[in-house]
Parts: sequence; structure tokens; C-alpha cells
Amino acid sequence: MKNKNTYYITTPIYYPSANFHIGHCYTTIIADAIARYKRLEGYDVCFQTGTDEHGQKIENKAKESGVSPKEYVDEIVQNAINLWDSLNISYDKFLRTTDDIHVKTVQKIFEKLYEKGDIYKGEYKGLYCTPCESFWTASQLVEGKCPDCGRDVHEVKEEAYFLKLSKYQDRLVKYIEEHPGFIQPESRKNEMINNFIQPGLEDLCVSRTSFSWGIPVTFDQNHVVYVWLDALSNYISSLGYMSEDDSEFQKYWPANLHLVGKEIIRFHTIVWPIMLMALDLPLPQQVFGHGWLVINGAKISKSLGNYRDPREYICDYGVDAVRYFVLREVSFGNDGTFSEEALVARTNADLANNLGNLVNRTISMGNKYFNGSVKNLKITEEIDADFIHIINDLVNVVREKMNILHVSEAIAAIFEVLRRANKYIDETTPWILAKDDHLSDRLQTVLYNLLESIRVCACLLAPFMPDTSIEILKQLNTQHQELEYLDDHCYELSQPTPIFQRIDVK
Ligand code: ME8
Repeated sequence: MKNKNTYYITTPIYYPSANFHIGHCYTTIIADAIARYKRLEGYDVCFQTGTDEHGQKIENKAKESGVSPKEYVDEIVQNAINLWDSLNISYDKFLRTTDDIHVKTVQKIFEKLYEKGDIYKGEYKGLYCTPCESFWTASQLVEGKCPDCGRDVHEVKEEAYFLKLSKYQDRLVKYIEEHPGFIQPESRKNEMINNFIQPGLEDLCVSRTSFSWGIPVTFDQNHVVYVWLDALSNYISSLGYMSEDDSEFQKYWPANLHLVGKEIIRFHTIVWPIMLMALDLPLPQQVFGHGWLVINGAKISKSLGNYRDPREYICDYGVDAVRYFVLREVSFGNDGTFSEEALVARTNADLANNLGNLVNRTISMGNKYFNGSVKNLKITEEIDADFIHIINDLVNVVREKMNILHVSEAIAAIFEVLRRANKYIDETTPWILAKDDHLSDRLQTVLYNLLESIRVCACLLAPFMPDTSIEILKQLNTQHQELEYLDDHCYELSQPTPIFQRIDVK
């Protein structure tokens, strides 16, 4: 039985690529923020990502490059690892579908489902979109093209194995209806039920014979396992399901959250739960389908080529500005626009002004007026109570928002407290208090309150902007990680250095 204190979160496993774009980073940055937040709350978190390395698309690309598929993926998989490192992604597991443990597990899953009669042999005749590795029926096409990516599909006819989706249709609908949190946001749940499940599920073709870059079916070597069956299994193969040591599987499964882009929610809320039902395994608690990052109204995508390398943004603006922008700008679940102008505007207004100035001004005043030693001398005024109440309430607001994955609103709440702190400076006018020796204790109390607001905000910012959080706490020179206003400790401040520079728009 899974312990309530564990939290298993996954991103999709990515098709290895030399050209990742900021849209790809989006899923991973959000997952990272959630994973870090859960760790902050004391959960034993397992955060998994990885690469989806089989399939016709990869085989074709390797051929074009004149190397074997394995050589091809080995070379480019490092791109994902480097990119996630430069974005400070704190994954615990990185699964490659070419890993031995994964290959063996997928083979065992296929055998088990075949022995159970949930996979059977037949013939596949139909349409296939290679870029999406998706099967379609003629009626599902949009103007004769793939409904997901709008590209050409081609006819395939081959002997194949099928997974009995139809057998589980009623059970799936019942499960979805009885577990309202399973598919989120709500709109995606309705879309899945009305557009895909209720019209009737056709059995899914789960093997291919027309190419060889895949996991071989052990008892029928002409066949390789369909790439989506292979890929979806990553969520349990990495935990050692059906292996000699399945202790992590026992500990972390079922997943708390599969975070996926909206175009692949269909696989995660129909095929994956049915695979799990057929394997007699519990279903994940939630599949959340997020929206896309768009540029000028169009999805950022390889085929459109409408993007810069995300490493250039990190280089130009800093990793935390990129993380902040992506997390803050898009209201989770909806599409959101990515633009450098908006990134610069947010960096200047929120990071350089609201946050950076506050930290800099407050620490400078602490150094100037009290040589960096600031204590709570408790010369309070009415205005303090409200300010302290807001600081103390922040952890609750952030928890409430994060529990429903409203990441942007959680961050907004932190920046609201920072804004309030700036207002508290205007209201208490420390520079005027500093002119009168009799008011020195009041001045120190004011600065103490400000430092506490900054400290609590910095601790709560850690999941979203980990480097910034560390840097602020370093300048405050404090080890205190409590998420509430502390009454009584002594600051020995370091010298401030600006944490975010204003970006000049040329
Ligand atoms: O789908 N905005 O991999 P992938 C937001 N291998 N998210 C975007 C995006 C955009 N413009 N473009 C891509 C696959 N993504 C499969 C998954 S899981 C068992 C197998 C997101 O590399 C996309 O929605 O095409 C998905 O969540 C992730 O990037 C990986 O996409």
C-alpha cells in the first residue's frame, strides 16, 4: 500500500531532439516547480522524466543521418539532459526507453496481456501519421490530414497485435465519472468522454512489422511493440515493476500526477488506464493536460520552426527569469503566449522592480542604519499587524493554489506580498525615522518586519526560482527556512548585490 507521504510526478518522456523549444521546457518547468513544492511540504518525491526513443520517426531520422537508430539517439539524448540541467530541473529519475530494464518490462507486459487474452493477433488496415506515431480512421481525419498535427497520413496494412480497448470501455467511463479529479482540467475530461470514448473505442493496434526500431515482441520476433504502448510503460518500468526489485514500484505507484500536454492526453486517459486495468494495477490519481505555449497564435513546434533555442533565452535573461515567465504568464490549463517582449516586461516590473529593489533597499538600509545587525525590538504600530498577518497567511494561500495546480496564482500571491512590503516601506518611511534618534528602535522593528517578509517570500519562491531563493537567503545571511513570521531572531546582513538587473529595451 502506497504511503500517503510519497508523491510520484511524471512528465511525458520526450522524443529525443537536437531542437528542443521553449514549449518542451514548459511541461518540465511546471513539473519541476510542483516536485520542488511537494518536497518543501515534506513529501518523499519521485520526479521522473526521460526520452521516448523508439518508432518509425526515429528510424527514418537515423537513416537520413546515415547512422544506426541507437547511435542516433545516444548522440542526441544528451541534449535533453543538458537542457534540463541548464533549467535547474530536479528530476530524480531519467528513463530512456532503450534502457534494458524498460525493454524487459515492456516485453513482460506484452506477454502478460497476451496470455490474459487482452492482446490478440489480427490484421491492421488503416491510416497512420508517422510524426505523431498515431493510428487514425478516415472519419477522424480533418480535411484528409492528421487531426493532431495537420500533416499527411498514409495507408498501412499489416499483420498486427491489438489491445482490447473495447472490453474496458464501460469500466473506464465509470472510473472517470467516479473520480472527478482523474482528468483535469474539467474541459479535457468532457472532450475525452464525448469525443473519444462514448462514440465507441476501437481496439488499438499495438505492434508493427513494417520497421524494426522498437522493442521486439518476444514470442513473435517480426513484430515490434507499438511506440505508445512502449512509451506509456515508462511510468512503471522505471520503478521496477515486474523486475526482481520492485520496492520503488510498491512505494510510489500509483502516480499522483502525470503532467502532459493537451495533445497527448488521449493516450494518457484512454490507452494508459486501460493498460493498467488489464494489468490489474491501480490508476494514477490525476492526469493533467496543460495548454500550449504559442507564438503569434501558433503552437511552438519543430515543424513550424517558429522559435529560438531555449538556451539562448537562458543565456540572455537568466534561468530564473525564464522559469518565472513561463510559470507566471500562463494560466495553467490554457494556452499562453510566449514572447520576448513580455518576458522582458515581466522581468523588469516583477523581478527587477518589485522583488530586486525591495531586497536591495531593505538590506542596504539594514547595513546603513544598524551596521547589518537587525533585531525585532517590538516597537509596533497598528499597521504592522496587518502586514504580519499577510506574511503568515501566504503559506496557506500558496498551498491552496498549488493543491489545485494553479501555479501562476501561487506565484502571484507571493509577488502580492512583495508588493505589500514595498508599500509598507512607503507607509513607514524608514528614511524619516532614521533622522530622529528616538525613533531608532521603531526603525529597527520596521526593518526586521521587512526582512521577515523577504525571508518568507524567498523560502516560498524556492520551487519556482531556486537560484534566486538561495541568493536572497544568502544576502539575508540566514539559515531560517520557516514559512512564517519569526518573532525573535537576529539578522547579520551581508552586503546586497542586485539580483535582477533591469533589461533595457533597445
Ligand atoms: O509527445 N507548448 O513527446 P514530445 C507546450 N514522446 N507544451 C509543448 C509544446 C508547446 N508548444 N510542444 C511540445 C511526446 N510540448 C511523446 C510522449 S509519454 C508516454 C510520450 C510538450 O517530445 C508536449 O505537449 O513530442 C509534451 O507534453 C512534451 O512537450 C513532450 O512532447
